[in-house]
Amino acid sequence: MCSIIELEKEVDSETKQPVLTDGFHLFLDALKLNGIDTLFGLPGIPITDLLRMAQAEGMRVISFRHEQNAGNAAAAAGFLTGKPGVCMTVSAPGFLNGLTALANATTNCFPMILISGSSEREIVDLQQGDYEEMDQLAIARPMCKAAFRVLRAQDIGIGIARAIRAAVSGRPGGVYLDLPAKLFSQTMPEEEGNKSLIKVVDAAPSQRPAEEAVERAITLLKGAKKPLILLGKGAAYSRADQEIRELVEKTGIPYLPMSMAKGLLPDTHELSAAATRSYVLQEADVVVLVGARLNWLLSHGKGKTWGQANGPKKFIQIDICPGEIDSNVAIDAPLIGDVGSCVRALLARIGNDWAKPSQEWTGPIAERKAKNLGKMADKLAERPSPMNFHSALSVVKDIVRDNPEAIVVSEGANTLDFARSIVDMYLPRKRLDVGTWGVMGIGMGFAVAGAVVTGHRVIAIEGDSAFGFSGMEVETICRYQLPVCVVVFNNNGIYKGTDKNASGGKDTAPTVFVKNARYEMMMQAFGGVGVQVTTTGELQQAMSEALASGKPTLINVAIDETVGTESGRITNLNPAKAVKK
Ligand code: OXK
Ligand code: ADP
Ligand code: MG
Repeated sequence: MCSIIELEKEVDSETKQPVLTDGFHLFLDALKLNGIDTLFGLPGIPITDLLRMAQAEGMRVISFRHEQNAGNAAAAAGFLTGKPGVCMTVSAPGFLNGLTALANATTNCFPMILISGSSEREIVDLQQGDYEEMDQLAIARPMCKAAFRVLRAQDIGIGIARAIRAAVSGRPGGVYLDLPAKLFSQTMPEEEGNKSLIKVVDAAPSQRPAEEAVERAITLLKGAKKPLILLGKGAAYSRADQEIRELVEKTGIPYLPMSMAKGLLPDTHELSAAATRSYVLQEADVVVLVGARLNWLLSHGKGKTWGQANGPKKFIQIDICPGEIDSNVAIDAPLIGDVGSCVRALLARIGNDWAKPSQEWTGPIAERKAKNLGKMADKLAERPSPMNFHSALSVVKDIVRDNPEAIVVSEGANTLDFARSIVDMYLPRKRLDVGTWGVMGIGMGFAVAGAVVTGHRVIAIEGDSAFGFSGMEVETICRYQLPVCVVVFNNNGIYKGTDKNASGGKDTAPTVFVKNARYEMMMQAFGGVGVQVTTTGELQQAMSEALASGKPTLINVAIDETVGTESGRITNLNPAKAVKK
């Protein structure tokens, strides 16, 4: 077990030869030198000893039940800390399990490094059938921002430096690092080894926009009659919270937060137009995109969502990645740089005499917003039995308001969509969700990372289907005694629980689960608190207790199985909708 640690000591004391180091230690030292103090992963050949040693050397090692969840944790840690989150897996199958998380991190622009042990190169490359044989580097390369393999101990320092820099510089993303098993036991003189390590200087350098680009953007913005600011998760990632707030407040321009930008300004801010989203997207004439892409979540910047009938919009786009510009529609004023630098450059040109948008624009927004908020408040006040999404989420909304520091994780279809509009966020980078891919399965990995890297309470708002993808990690949550409160919205199935088998056969419909499943018992099985609730009062009490105690808790919320829309608010993306009656 500790053989390698002992072996090194033996070499040191018994042979009296120059002190040697090995691949294991060089690797850990390289990470530590760069401030990486936590590893997410799952032990097995060839990384078991490595994880033991990491722990022995004072690193935090969070060991999961499935690599995808460890990978998701690393990705979320990257977003939350701005340092690459590191996930370690075994070869072939473990690597593949982690790969989905790496690809998702890259899609979301989260900095993460997936490090997998791999089998003997000589055998893999001749396809001679090694244990867990796979050409991992080739498979990873198209799934991430960069991929490297280290074959020699003296290159470990360079390999880690390249991985860190690739993950966090420019547009952040996922990096794959392939470490063949033989690398770990390679030795070299310690002194030489130490010299080979690199402390990365200025890994994510600030990137300032060009003067003329700022000028172009300001001119366009000054001419706007109905300007709108759209904040994306790139804005949240950039940690330019104060500057962004100033931009909104100094210009008086209404803003829309994308889901993970919620809380950059409190959702209760008077300039938030979230409650009248369709109206502002259709009516705005100049839109400032701040770290947000015009992808499917924004209907690619065109069509009905964008009020095509009102004529073309003008866009100012702040992004660190020049290639993003014009990816869907023409961008009139690209502003390339990091969000902080770009917004500061704009602010330098926005004096106190800046003409705020007229009543003609802000009046109807305020009116519609008040109307929608009023309607929502009425719905949230209803107390149907069984509970529906609105009544249960009204409880979560109040709990989050009272615990604004808590990290909120959210996934599902209806659960995700309702939670996004109902649960207000008050602080930046507190909300983690399914992101750019709309992927299910991020729940427990993100929740673990949230608790581990921030030390704050975590509230995971989970559809019953979504929870199932990573549910086994409740054991991980209990093992590390993390202050995670998982709230499962249990409506007996995907979307809802009432679908019928169209053939009349005895199998349940593909979207339907075991009725009234006792998810809370999963948490009880590992020593955590599990509660089943059927009323808002019980939910309120269970959540309050979980937040107060910080004990791992799973609350199984019985939701009316007849409520829930197919695919939530993205029903239109279902191809069958075109042929269904
Ligand atoms: C918003 N709204 C509100 C409020 N907030 N009304 C009252 N009060 C409050 N607080 C209004 C808002 O103005 C919109 O109404 C409506 O609620 C919906 O708002 P929102 O923000 O949710 O907007 P919309 O249109 O749903 O946004 C589009 C979207 C979003 C694509 C950005 O749906 C999204 O992020 N979707 C991700 C979905 C996803 O990934 N799902 C994975 C599921 S997998 P109007 O009247 O102004 O429009 C799955 O289901 O199947 O595989 C599957
Ligand atoms: P959302 O889904 O919230 O709209 P996206 O993930 O689509 O957000 O967009 C994030 C954008 O932010 C990406 O285009 C990315 O290049 C950009 N980005 C990430 N970090 C920064 C940063 N520090 N400065 C500027 N842009 C950034
Ligand atoms: Mg469900």
